[in-house]
Amino acid sequence: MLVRSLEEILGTERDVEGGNWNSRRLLLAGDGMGFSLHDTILRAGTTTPIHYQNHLEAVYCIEGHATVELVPSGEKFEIKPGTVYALDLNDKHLLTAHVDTRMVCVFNPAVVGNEVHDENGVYPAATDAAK
Ligand code: 9YT
Repeated sequence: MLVRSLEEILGTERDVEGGNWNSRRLLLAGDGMGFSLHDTILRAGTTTPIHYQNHLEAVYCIEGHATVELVPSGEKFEIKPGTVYALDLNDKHLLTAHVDTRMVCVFNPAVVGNEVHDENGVYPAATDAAK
């Protein structure tokens, strides 16, 4: 069994700064679970363009208030504590945090470690990230 606390990964390489967000990566590819699990803070007042073309992501809000807008349709969803959204179609979207917002994020396949978004809001495929 693997046991790990948020407290023990703060300030380590699992504590990844993305500018609009801070992703604390509790489980990564190297942990062998087949998914990664992140405790992510989205900073108040930010909008982040995201398009995970190589990963499926589920995002469960536990604190705060955000809006997800699908691109290009413009369809919007209000995200509050207790709401999950799942990018089951690798959906391109804009993520706006109205206040500091805390999300529990699960990625399949697992994120390797230190990925941050490229200019298109993408994380590289796992094989590229491992290079
Ligand atoms: C909710 C979201 O997608 N935020 C961007 C960061 C990402 N979830 C991560 O790496 O934790």
